[in-house]
Amino acid sequence: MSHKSSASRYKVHHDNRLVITLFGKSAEFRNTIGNKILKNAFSHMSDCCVTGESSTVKIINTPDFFDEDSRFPDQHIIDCMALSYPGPNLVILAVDSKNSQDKEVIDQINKLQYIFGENITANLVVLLPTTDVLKSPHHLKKRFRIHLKSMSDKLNYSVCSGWCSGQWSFQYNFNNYSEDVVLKRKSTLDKRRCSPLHHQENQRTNPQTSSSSQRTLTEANTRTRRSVRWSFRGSRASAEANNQFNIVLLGLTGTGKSASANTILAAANLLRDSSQLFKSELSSVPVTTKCEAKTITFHKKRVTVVDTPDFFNEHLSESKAQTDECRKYCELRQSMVLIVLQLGRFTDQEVGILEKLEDKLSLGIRQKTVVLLTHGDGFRGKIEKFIDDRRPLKHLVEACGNRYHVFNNTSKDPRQVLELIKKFPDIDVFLPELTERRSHFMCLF
Ligand SMILES: Nc1nc2c(ncn2[C@@H]2O[C@H](COP(=O)(O)OP(=O)(O)O)[C@@H](O)[C@H]2O)c(=O)[nH]1
Ligand SMILES: [Mg+2]
Repeated sequence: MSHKSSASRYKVHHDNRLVITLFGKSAEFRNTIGNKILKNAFSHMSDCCVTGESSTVKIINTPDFFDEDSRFPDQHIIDCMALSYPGPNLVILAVDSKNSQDKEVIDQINKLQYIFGENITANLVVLLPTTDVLKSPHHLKKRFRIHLKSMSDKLNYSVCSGWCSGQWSFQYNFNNYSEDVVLKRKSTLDKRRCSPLHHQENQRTNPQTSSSSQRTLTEANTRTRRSVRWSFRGSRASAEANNQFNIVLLGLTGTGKSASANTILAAANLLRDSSQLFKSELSSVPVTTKCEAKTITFHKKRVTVVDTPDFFNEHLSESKAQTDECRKYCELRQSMVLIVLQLGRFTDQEVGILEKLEDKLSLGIRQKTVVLLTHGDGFRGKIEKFIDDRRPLKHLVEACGNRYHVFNNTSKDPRQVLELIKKFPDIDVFLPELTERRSHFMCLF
């Protein structure tokens, strides 16, 4: 049974309550934060998920499952997902002064992304006792595009709402824990809430005392094919994922997606083998009608370039299957999306293209998107001014973290590809080999 359609990423209402998940290593600091937002909701140093609720807010205070020695990490994660299903409005990572080394914080954010989905950072606030506990807050902010906030007496419901204003709710991607298992657990917990013995204001979900939760854990382990193995760095799944990097090209017909995909492959010296190329030509009807992927190997890493059809073409056949396939490529943590536009031809259909694509894919992509402007060969003038003068284009570029790049697809100069790939936010982490070889760009891959 699939529940995906009923849980569109952008329609999560939670009965109009603000749902907050609270993570962090120190139970004391988590409780302090929880109690500021919701008066006296948390008193225990609990080693399981505890919720505090009022008519306006629900907080899920999670135990420290970042700890490698955590006894029931899977169960805690499933509980957290069930209690905040289909995803929280706000995610707070409580970083206390004892656990505030930059590396520790980065590891924790990476783990949250790995467990729940990469886009969790869009809803994430890292909350510190004071901002000076971090050595390089700017680096962290730039790397993950998250908010860093310090603890204050004013922390309350409306401050938290303000942090989410204009933000969509996050939705779990259920890659590591199946949605069916999470829903089953949710139903068990919901039933328990209705029982007269249940203390409405403060709900503990203790895996050590709950036989049904043990059952759920067993089910989770048997039914979830890709259950997370807790050695985050060493797991095979993560090693495989770390070896794969996707570049996905999106946009309307005729903007130059296939030609740009070819330019990228040409930089990998594949031009000699024409069977490797995507079909690109001037045509009034779409030439690319299906998602097509070509994979090359670079320093033992698989780099897959994905050419896509125009998802806004009403004649596109099997459009749902196509967007589903495309989403799989975009969902990978190590993936980069290119929204391709033809320079000088920004059409009405392209106004709001980012939002429309996110809607079609039911996936936030802006954090990994670079706007790629083709036909650079015919362009004269200053690109910054060109973008500045065109509101919808400026809006798009800004929404993508001011990442844009100009391609001339009539030239196969690999430098333009290298410059493009360098604009991907975490490229130094994903493809460090590229950084090391920057001076040898003539043979990019
Ligand atoms: N001059 C020039 N033509 C380009 C450029 N990029 C794409 N084209 C041409 O634009 C047409 C449509 O490109 P194509 O890649 O098929 O677009 P798609 O439908 O988005 O895949 C083709 O004739 C390409 O040769 C470019 O940077 N400069
Ligand atoms: Mg094409």
